Amino acid sequence: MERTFAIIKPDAFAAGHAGQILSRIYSEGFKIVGLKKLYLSKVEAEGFYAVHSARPFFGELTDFMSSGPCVVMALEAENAISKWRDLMGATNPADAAEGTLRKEFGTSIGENATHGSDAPETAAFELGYFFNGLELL
Ligand code: RTP
Ligand code: MG
Repeated sequence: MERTFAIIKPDAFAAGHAGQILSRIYSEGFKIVGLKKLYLSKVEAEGFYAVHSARPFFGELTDFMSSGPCVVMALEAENAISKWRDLMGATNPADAAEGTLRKEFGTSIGENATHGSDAPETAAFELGYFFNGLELL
């Protein structure tokens, strides 16, 4: 079993899509090991996305991620990292396959409904950024 870190981003939460996304998470066979609603500050969003700090979209991305509440989750499944990224679909909803979350709920490359860790090392960092060990028992 593997764990990954996922976010229902502020666009999807504000649009009332959290329930449908959670329902899809269950039906695809993930176990939700941790879950909380947070309203990130700009500084917290910058810390989370520090790997992207040199990218031209960093300011826009961290403004967006601190623009409203989101839901952060620890998901468990076999090959959870790639399984969750497959379910999310391509970063740009315009390129995302039919049936993926970003295709259904994303509206632009920036406001793309969900986040998922891209490797075991980033999953470990991201899970630890938002959850302590006791919260994931
Ligand atoms: P994420 O980290 O959120 O799961 O998304 P990802 O791996 O598919 O994409 P990544 O390259 O890591 O980019 C992180 C987030 O930054 C925003 N973005 N905006 N304006 C742009 O060109 C642009 N490119 C990326 C998106 O919100 C993306 O999910
Ligand atoms: Mg990424």
